[in-house]
Amino acid sequence: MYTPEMLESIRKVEANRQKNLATEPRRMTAQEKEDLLAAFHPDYRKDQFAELQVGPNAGEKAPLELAELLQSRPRVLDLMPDLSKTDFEADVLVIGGGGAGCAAAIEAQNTGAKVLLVTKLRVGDANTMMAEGGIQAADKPNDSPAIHFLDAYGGGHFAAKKELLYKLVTEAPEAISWLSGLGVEFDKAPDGTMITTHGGGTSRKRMHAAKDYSGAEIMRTLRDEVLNRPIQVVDFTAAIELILDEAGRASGAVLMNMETREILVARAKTVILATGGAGRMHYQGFPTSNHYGATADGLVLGYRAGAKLLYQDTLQYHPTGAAYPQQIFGALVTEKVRSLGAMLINREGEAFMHPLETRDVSAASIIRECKGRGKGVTTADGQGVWLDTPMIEIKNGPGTIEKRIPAMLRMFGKYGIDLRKEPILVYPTLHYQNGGLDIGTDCQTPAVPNLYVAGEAVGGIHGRNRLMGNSLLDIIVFGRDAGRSAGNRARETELGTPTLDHARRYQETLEAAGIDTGKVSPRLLPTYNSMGKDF
Ligand code: MEZ
Repeated sequence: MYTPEMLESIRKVEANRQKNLATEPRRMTAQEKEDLLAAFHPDYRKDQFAELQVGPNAGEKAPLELAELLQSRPRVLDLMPDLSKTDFEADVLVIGGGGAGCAAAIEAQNTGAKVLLVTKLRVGDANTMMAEGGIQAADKPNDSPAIHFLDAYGGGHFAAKKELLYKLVTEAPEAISWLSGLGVEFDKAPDGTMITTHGGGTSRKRMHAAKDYSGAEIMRTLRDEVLNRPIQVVDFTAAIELILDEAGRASGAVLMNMETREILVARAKTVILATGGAGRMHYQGFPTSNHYGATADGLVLGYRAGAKLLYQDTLQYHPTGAAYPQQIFGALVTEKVRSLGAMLINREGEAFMHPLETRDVSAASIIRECKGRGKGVTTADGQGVWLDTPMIEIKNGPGTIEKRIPAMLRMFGKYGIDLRKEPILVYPTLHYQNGGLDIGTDCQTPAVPNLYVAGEAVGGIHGRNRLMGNSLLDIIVFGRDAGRSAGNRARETELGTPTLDHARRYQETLEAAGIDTGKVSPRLLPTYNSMGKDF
């Protein structure tokens, strides 16, 4: 399956394997990391960012592609919905059918609220489903939420909103119990205790996993729970604009049926944005590990309604996306592969970094090896470095790969690569938006009353870099809390008069600033057709 050039490099990897196993590279100093990031991390490429001209974050930078989305014409203005007709009415409207949206819907329903969940694809078509390696929680005797906080705060460059991170780590053990109670099958030792591993930047083994399909297992369970409750689910239906009321409170959304393009109006006393990430924006031309619908919709809707973004200029490039074969280019190779002992090796067979540095540092280090030092392995799509997977069974014994990372074994096996016997080729892939909408500890946006946000659409929980397994955690902690807060707030709220004036005003501001991108937003689906035409 590998080309002759790749096989020649693999021979060097094999020849050096015992030496590499015996002398693991040391961790970088803080200064070394800073220098590396500045030189090689995509977030530091000044030419890839634009200054926002309008909206709550005017004057701040955003990735070019996101700036274009945020400053495009509101799609709703060309569709003229009739707000006097109501197609759906609920106490709580949840926009998004991933892990955060489902957790929110469940807890909102627990408050007694009438809940409507709309999702532009199907429930579970979400980045939650694609998460592999696990979910963090400090629930072992040698660990504590305080240690978890320190790991995540440092890993995020001391930029996380402390009160959000505090909530994340202190509510983590309860999140694991809640998921277990709903039926998530976490990996356990014969005595029933949870099996936990390290991730990049963790000082304790606190990654709880369901083999390497942890997200799929969590999503399966949450989806069943939503479908088994009296929660109205409307799928293949996208939110294209928030509806506000005369007091500027979130009060529903204009929806579009993705098949018929019919425009529908949903009214609700409170709204939860749980629209997920933005990998399908392919920032800087990177491939992505994200699901098909990850196009930053929530950021666009919230921003136009007046909610502020936080850290919209920082993205996570997962260090190990598949670089070969082409059919799985950009697909996630879970960090758990490195947790289990595989090391990153260059074309010459040299181990060039400690395998469990944080993700931003690891990604930058791989990019340096390929672009700065010329020690990458060339492919039809670019370059990559080896992840020496046979090391896993040398360290942990035969059968470990099949038992702990069966999805990886299957994914590469389909293309004739047996990762028990040969290394796999990896390169960073766009994985996560560290930034998103700013919220308080009740998950509400300070600027738009009754608008709540949960999951990847939130900014500030992780700072400027997220550790592995803290995203599956945040969708549960903040998803549940958003549901509870929105459900309780709905009880004190009367529906007001619906308006889309904010979208009209936003367009006027764009025109006054002379901005015309020639596009409408939100984008809803990525553009892969040869005409380059948006959905
Ligand atoms: O938190 C994540 O992004 C995650 C668990 C990914 C992975 O490497 O498996």
